[in-house]
Amino acid sequence: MRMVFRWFGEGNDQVALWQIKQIPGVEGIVWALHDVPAGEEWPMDKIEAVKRQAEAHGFHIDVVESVNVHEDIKLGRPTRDRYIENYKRTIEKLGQVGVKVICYNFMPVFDWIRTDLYRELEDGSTALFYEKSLLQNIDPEVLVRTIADNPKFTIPGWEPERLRTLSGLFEAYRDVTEERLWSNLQYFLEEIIPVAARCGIRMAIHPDDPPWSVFGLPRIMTGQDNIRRLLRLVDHPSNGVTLCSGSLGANPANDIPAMIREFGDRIPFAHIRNVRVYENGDFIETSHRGADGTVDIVGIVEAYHDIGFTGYARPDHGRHLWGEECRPGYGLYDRAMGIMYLWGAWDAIQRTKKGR
Ligand code: DNO
Repeated sequence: MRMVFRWFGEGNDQVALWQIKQIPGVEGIVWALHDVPAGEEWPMDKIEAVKRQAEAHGFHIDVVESVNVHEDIKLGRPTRDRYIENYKRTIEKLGQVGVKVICYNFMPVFDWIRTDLYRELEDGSTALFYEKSLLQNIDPEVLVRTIADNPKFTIPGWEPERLRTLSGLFEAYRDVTEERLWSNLQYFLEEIIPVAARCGIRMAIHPDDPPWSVFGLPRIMTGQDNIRRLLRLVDHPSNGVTLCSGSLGANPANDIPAMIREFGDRIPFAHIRNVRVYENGDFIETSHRGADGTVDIVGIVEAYHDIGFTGYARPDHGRHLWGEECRPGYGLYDRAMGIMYLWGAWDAIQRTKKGR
């Protein structure tokens, strides 16, 4: 297990590289050019600037999260080919600077969705929260109005100016069924996987978060069966998955250790975090400790250990602690503690096995 830590870049992250350096066992940063819009080719000078910053602190830049996929690719519009070409050029450039894994997702319109970014937990810390009933059966038109009228309603990563395009996108997705989305994903993968393979890069799709359809939009990366289907679309080691225990764990029916054992070396990148799922389907992100949520974190680490996992892993969202001001879910403290919990589990498992 090779530990990495997400960093949003100079001037874009309140956590500094020197701070990350003091977390035990972190060898690289997980990065992206967050200012380059989806669909555009990443400029080499900006890529090299991140590499220099990381290397100055002894970190590698092996893992990119994410190179975002333009909506036209997901929609299967004729213009997709232009964006796929740009995507290929970006893969090639990333290959040139030594990147090994590219995380991406194929969620229509939205990335991860929560209804409250600062829900208070019993101990006074705050965390990302999802209230299922608030979003269920929402009519897209109502949604557009809700966003405009309700300043507390959050859609992470959604800039206000993109709101204006929202109605049009809902309209465009009206006849994109799950099967159409699958075939658009296949088209994309058949184009990019050979390029990634040639560049020594492994593509790692991120599961949908939450792992069910929201606002009537299709979502297809939600559990074991469809991850299996994804891996078969293009059956090559460069077509892999970012196994995110928090995203998948929001559905208690998902058996994540079983997925780890089944998908094995098709998991180049692991996101390990906990959520507490309530009976009504709401969920909140908790500390990484197994007992604090409903995800069996030690069972997950054990499964990775059992398969001899040599891929990259990162703690995922954390709670906001001790008054820190940070990007929602991306404070320093809880993620640092998460790492120590993961190492603690890993080291204990290692020792127990040796003693056997
Ligand atoms: C949230 C993340 C996601 C993830 C993308 C991957 O913090 O887990 O935004 O980076 O979905 O493409």
